[in-house]
Amino acid sequence: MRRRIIAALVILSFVIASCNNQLVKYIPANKNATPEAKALYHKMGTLLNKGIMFGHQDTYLYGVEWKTEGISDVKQVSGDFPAVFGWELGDLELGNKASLDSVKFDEIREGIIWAHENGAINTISWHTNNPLTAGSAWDTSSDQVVKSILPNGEKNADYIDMLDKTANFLLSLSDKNGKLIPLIFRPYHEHTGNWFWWGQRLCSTDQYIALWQLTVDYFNSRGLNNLLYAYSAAGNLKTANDFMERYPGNEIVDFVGFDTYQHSIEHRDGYMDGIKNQMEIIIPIATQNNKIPILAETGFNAIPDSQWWTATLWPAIQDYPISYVLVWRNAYDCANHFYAPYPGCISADNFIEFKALDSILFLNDIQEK
Ligand code: BMA
Repeated sequence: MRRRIIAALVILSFVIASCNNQLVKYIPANKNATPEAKALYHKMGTLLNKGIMFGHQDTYLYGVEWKTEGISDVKQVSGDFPAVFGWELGDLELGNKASLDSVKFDEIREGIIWAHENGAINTISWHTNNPLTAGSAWDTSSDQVVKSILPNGEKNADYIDMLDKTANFLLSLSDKNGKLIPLIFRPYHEHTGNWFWWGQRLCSTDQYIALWQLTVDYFNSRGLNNLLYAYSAAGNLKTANDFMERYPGNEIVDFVGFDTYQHSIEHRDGYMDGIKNQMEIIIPIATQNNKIPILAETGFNAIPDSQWWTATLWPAIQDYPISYVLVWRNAYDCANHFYAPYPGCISADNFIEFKALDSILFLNDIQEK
């Protein structure tokens, strides 16, 4: 009898340990993360077993030749919304009413709330203006920008003010019960390239990491414990060290990923190999550090390949356990700047085939019903 009880206790402790393992595996880096942020992270970790979520930047407020609320080219073509909704906050830090893409922040707020209430996952990118030169995020004329905004730098107070404006908006994103909506926040992206003021040659490793720390500390001090943080490099990684060199730390980062684009029909093999090579770098890093891997941005501008979704994107990503793949925006205001299909475009039918793949998840596949 005694032996049986001991055996039962051993089994029970195994069960508890393995349940705990399941639970502890996907825990946000922020120890003070809100229950909603914890739930979202855990849900995304669990969904890794189900498939790859499809995401689209700015899907909800505009698309090719339209700008109204709530349509989405993806929904029009496929009948469903993406699982992941991308949003852009550039120019918010200037106190502007609309983003650098001329989308009103009030509408972005409504869109984020709508997406959350309907079970979608929100991720935010931030093409932060250059705080030293007053140029755009792409102004790389000075390599003193990051230095100037760190503590004791001449622009530190100005940058805190920019963070403050951004924090105020983020604090206004709450659900109908007044709870802050959990979000994936993805600042200072593609930093292994040199086209943003926070890029590789524009600041030192320590300065880049300090920039993250400053941002996260400030947002934490404002109570933004609803944010999960994504660290996404440019798709130019050769080694794990290229990725880890500027890694802000396991106590900050929740998602690891990269951004990469196909540039021409001829570039197809290079694009696919590039994805595979980067995946071979970031997937082990994600596993070792208990982080969730993502393909944070990708696409082929204007998709001039009718089979692109199932013949290029899908085979490039299908072997990798990433949480989501997000394609960039469908501009309403510049011709031929779109990355998701719209009704009548040449890859629309193929996109429907892509959506039908068992391992590709749209909103309907992740909604809790
Ligand atoms: C870029 C382009 C720009 C846009 C920016 C921020 O990649 O799409 O037109 O302003 O993203 O959304």
